Amino acid sequence: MKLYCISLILLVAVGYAFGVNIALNADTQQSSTLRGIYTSDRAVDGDTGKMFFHDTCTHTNCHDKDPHWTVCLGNMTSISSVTIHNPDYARGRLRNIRIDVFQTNPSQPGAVAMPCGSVTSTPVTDGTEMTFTCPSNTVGRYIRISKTTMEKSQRGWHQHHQYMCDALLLCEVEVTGKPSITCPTGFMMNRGSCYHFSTVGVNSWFEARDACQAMGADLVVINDQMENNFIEMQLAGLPGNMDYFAGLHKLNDGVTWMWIDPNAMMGVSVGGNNNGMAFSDWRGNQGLNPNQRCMRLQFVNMQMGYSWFNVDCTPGMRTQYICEISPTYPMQPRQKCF
Ligand SMILES: [Ca+2]
Ligand SMILES: [Ca+2]
Repeated sequence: MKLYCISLILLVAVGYAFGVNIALNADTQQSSTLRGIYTSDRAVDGDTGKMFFHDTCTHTNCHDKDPHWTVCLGNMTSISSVTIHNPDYARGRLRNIRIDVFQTNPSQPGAVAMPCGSVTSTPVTDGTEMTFTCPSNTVGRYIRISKTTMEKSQRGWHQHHQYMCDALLLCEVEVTGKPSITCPTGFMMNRGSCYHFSTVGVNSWFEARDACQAMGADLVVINDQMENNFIEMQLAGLPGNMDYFAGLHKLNDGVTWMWIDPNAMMGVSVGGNNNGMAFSDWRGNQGLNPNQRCMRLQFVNMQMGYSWFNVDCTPGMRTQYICEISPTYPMQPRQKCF
């Protein structure tokens, strides 16, 4: 179980770092489909084969005056690059192409295009792929690839070696990027996560969690030392030296501490204290009491600031709480695409 979770974290981390294709099997649409065969989903089926007649490529209708293809990534994404795999039989049609990113459905009024890249009238060599790096801060949910100008001599099949059907053909479109979020009202952003520090106390850790979830968040998961430093710095600036619940609790074995985010479980040393490899910030012998199964950040003194304490989940006095929305937790509901 533990190994599985560790490999999952590594996969996610490696994915974002080394460019896993986030468009794979995403929702797609195109302006038209030649003979109903060369469907839009073929460009995100994971098959980058470029043999047009044997592999999995898209093709719009020859009569289409405005050929375009759109992929929806579900949630708001910070997009790094777009790679287009061009068929071997493209006949130079991968030209006069633009790639735009949209935050809303590009087919609906009011959609604003953020340019990511373009191909001029010089065609991309048949059977090759081309990667376009989007400008930094390109954030959106939709990517549209469209032809900017159509070949005028649509009648001249034999003239100038041009194919009469100037359609949009894509064997595969790969996208790299990472989830992006904007913070709701009452939350502050730090390193790509959103935080809310409560202004009212609750009676139990469970009530605190409910309160966070009611805001579309969850109790804070402190993934590393930098995040811990940020939180303790914020708490030091808040009045009253109050105590704050976080999303760390102990399993029924009375020993194992778990973050509420299953992907973060390796972040806590088992059995309390700071003597493990993993990250924790227990004060003294805190974390060891088998009966106190919830963690809260408590003010120690002016010099120490805040530390982690184990407490009863219903501690008998009202406690504040910290909520977080991170790009990976809680899972954001996938928004409707088309
Ligand atoms: Ca394909
Ligand atoms: Ca976190």
